Amino acid sequence: KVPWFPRKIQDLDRCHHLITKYDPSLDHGHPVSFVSPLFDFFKHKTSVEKFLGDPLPCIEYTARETATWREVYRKLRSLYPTHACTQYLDAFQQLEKHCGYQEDNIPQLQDVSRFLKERTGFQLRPAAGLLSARDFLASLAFRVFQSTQYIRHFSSPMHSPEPDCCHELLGHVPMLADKEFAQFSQDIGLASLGSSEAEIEKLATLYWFTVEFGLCKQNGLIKAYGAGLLSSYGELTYALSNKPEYKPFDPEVTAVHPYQDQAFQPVYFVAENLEDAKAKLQNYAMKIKKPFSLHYDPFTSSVEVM
Ligand code: H2B
Ligand code: FE
Repeated sequence: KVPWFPRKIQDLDRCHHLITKYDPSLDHGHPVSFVSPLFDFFKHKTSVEKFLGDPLPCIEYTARETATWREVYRKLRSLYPTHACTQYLDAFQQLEKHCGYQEDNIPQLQDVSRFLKERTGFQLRPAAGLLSARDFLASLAFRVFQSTQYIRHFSSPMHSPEPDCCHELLGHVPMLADKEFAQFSQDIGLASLGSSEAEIEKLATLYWFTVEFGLCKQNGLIKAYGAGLLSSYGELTYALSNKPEYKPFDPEVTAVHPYQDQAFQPVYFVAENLEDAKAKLQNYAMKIKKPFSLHYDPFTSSVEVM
């Protein structure tokens, strides 16, 4: 009765189930990348197996795609010094120095993956789109982040209803270069392995309010560490205004809090700091009932099931 779960990193070849949240043929308000040839290339594959274990594909983005990136990059970059947490700022500086993060260049996943691997052992894998929460979380258990590689549609540079490379590269990647945050992400992943649907739902909600929309205290101020915020000019400004409500991060409460995926969040959860969030999450994970215990072996990138 325990759902199948990956035991070794190679098993992630089976964790690429896509979900369709925004069907482009139904939702004409959101043209995302749905006209990009790259998007078609990924989306219409039933499997990305061919890529797994291979070097990440190097993409030649078109001038129009790079122009979209430039607009997003410029606007967001101007907000980071005042809105992003220090961990983000440190990594972002490194990425600009070593990884081709610039206005006029969409960084290649291969370069970014190599960078992350050196910092925290995280690596990227190409994903064809929005994955099921179970598959997505499972990959985090092995320090693998499944990343889209196509870019949002040029007609709405400031918004994308689904993850695209602006969201991954500007939202997620810098935080994954932080040790504490990397451990936090892996811990959510490990907690998800073999968990029931109900537990997965709660872990996905925790992920939502932390990895995607998390805020933390820093030197008496509130800063953003969530990728959904750090990749959205509108919501980043709003989240740190006096409009939304703040609640202290508490996994028991956060995991069952309703969330909003069609508009800005009415509520954000504020962590004392990333270390504290990590400790609280570990404590939460320990209480999930499973008929076995798990130990991650970093030497073999596999989990021992006891
Ligand atoms: N899939 C992809 N490709 N990127 C994500 O950031 C992502 C996902 N997030 N699937 C997951 C779902 C998240 O919203 C939680 C775990 O459900
Ligand atoms: Fe995301």
